[in-house]
Amino acid sequence: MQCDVITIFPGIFHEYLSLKIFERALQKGILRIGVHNLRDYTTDRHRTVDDAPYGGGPGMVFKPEPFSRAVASVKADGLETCAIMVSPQGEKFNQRTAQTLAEEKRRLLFLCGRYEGVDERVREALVDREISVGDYVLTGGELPALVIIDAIVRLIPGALGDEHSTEEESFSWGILDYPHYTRPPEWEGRKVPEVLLSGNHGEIARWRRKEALRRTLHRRPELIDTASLIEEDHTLLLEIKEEQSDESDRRS
Ligand code: 9D3
Repeated sequence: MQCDVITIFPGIFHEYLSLKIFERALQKGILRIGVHNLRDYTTDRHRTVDDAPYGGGPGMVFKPEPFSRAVASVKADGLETCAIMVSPQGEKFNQRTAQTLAEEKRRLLFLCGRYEGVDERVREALVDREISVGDYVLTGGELPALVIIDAIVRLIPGALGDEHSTEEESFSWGILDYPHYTRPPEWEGRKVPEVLLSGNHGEIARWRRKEALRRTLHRRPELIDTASLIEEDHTLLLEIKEEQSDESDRRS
């Protein structure tokens, strides 16, 4: 997978992408990432990337020409490219989007804005899709671009080590994780659930699935409807609901 980023803060990407997981993917040749400094595509002495908004108002707007030159320079190698603008106005990113992008044959080129935004003509002329990472206001598109790249890279086959089980991940798709424990067996009066020390793998798997469903039901009930559940899950959910009503019986 070839990813490129156009940003005024290339350092943010170099720092994060030097982590082991990315290094490994880069070394294996599964991933190539090009980081391009928008200021390198300016032509004036001050390397100006922004200007005041037409019509007035606060803040600054990214000028179209540096983006246009930067995109042309990236595309000059002739590779088919999907240009993605990260912006609060985009379609909301989720695991499904990550999966689709991970399967994309074209190069992914991320355009990162800042300030009040980017001149609308950049979107019209150069951008194939626009993606937001959620409904909250950040100061720029760098973290969103890294969030998206991070989510994509771990889906590329071979990018992660053996510690990662895609089989387990597809089984638990759409529900929350079960609680995890490690040594010591008792810490500050808190014991690890007995079943995890039992060595009974069937019981352990059942307990984990049930606790994952319990958390999902309590914290993110809307996920239950869209999760890929199996027959046994409905039994477990019934058990959870009965335990709940037993509890409220005891309280009353
Ligand atoms: C004052 C007007 N702002 C809208 C609330 C404009 C604005 C422009 C640019 C607000 C934030 C940003 C910078 N954010 C991004 O570039 C961004 C973003 C985000 O802020 N939230 C979620 N996803 C994304 S993707 C890019």
